[in-house]
Amino acid sequence: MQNKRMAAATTRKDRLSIMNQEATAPKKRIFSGVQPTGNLTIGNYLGAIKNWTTLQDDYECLYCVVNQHAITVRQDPAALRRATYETLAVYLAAGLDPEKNTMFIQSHVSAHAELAWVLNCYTMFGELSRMTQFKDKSAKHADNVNAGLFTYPVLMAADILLYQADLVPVGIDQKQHIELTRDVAERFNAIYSNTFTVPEPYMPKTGTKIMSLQDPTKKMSKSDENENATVRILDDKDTIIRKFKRAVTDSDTVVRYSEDKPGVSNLMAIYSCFTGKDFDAIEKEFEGKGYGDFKLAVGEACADSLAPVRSRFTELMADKAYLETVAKEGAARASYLARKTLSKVYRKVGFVEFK
Ligand code: AQP
Repeated sequence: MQNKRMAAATTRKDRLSIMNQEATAPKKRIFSGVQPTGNLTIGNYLGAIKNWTTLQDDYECLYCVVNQHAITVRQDPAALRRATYETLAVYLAAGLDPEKNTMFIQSHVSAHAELAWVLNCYTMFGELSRMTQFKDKSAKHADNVNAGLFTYPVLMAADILLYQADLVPVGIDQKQHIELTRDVAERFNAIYSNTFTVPEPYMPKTGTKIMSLQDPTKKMSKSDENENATVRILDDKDTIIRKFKRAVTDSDTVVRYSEDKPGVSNLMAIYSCFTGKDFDAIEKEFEGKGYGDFKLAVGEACADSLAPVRSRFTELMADKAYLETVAKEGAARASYLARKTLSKVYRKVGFVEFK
């Protein structure tokens, strides 16, 4: 964008003017988050966190550990507490710099729950009933189809709209929730005049949907009970290689990207994300070789890429005071931004505020 505008500028005066505008233009804002519902998978890493690290220089980024979303499914309190710090530690270990990004824990910024209540009153029952994640999760947790599970997308809309985020980097599974966020923002803006930035989803080219290694028609999920279905960011090398060796493929022997080869295509997508190679190059690399060699290569590429994340994670988890400092400073900055939006919303809907 910047270069295109610069290339189109014909005079020195135009170029100087563009440089001045760009020096003063605020960076676009990004918001995203992960639920601390267990050990994060390479789906969370490739679909979300790895991409976040490439955005930190060009955008103003806020990354949240969304622990309030997590309790829509029953959690063990001690495990939730631990997973909350672990998720923050993964953000840092993956390379997010706390000097450049605001990282915080959702329950530390009360404006999320407050705005969610207001937005609940601007979101239709029918809209929420159509959310596929609600249908999937209510089928999976049939004994606990609580109201929070149903209104989860409204809390997610509040998370995003509070910060006037321009872009939301997510995997494809969250696209429907972003569309709902846009609809709610547009509805509110239409009633009360411009209040919220209407956000766009921001998705990587590959890795938007990493599939289960045991059922490649199903998304890889951190809460999957079959351990062989998921590769965890913190799994050791032997475990990673063993899981890839057991990955479901097909009765064919050719490494080729194709809709009718979901297992192999999923492994190719994973390999591509970790090595940067495109599908043509991968097909050539494994021409005439069997699935055994291919699976081993995928496992090694994955384990080697994640090894530094794992070792940094271990150091960070041993320094709880540092994690708390990052979370506290992040919450202070996030609260400041969130309050500005919330006050505006409260004024617009007619809530009385003291001067
Ligand atoms: N399989 C995936 N492929 C690509 N991206 C994925 N994401 C999750 N799974 C994949 C992306 O990770 C971010 C955080 O997700 P989340 O924790 O908020 O919720 P989720 O999508 O429900 O993730 P899980 O792992 O499936 O969690 P559980 O098992 O607790 O429901 C999002 O950007 C998501 O797109």
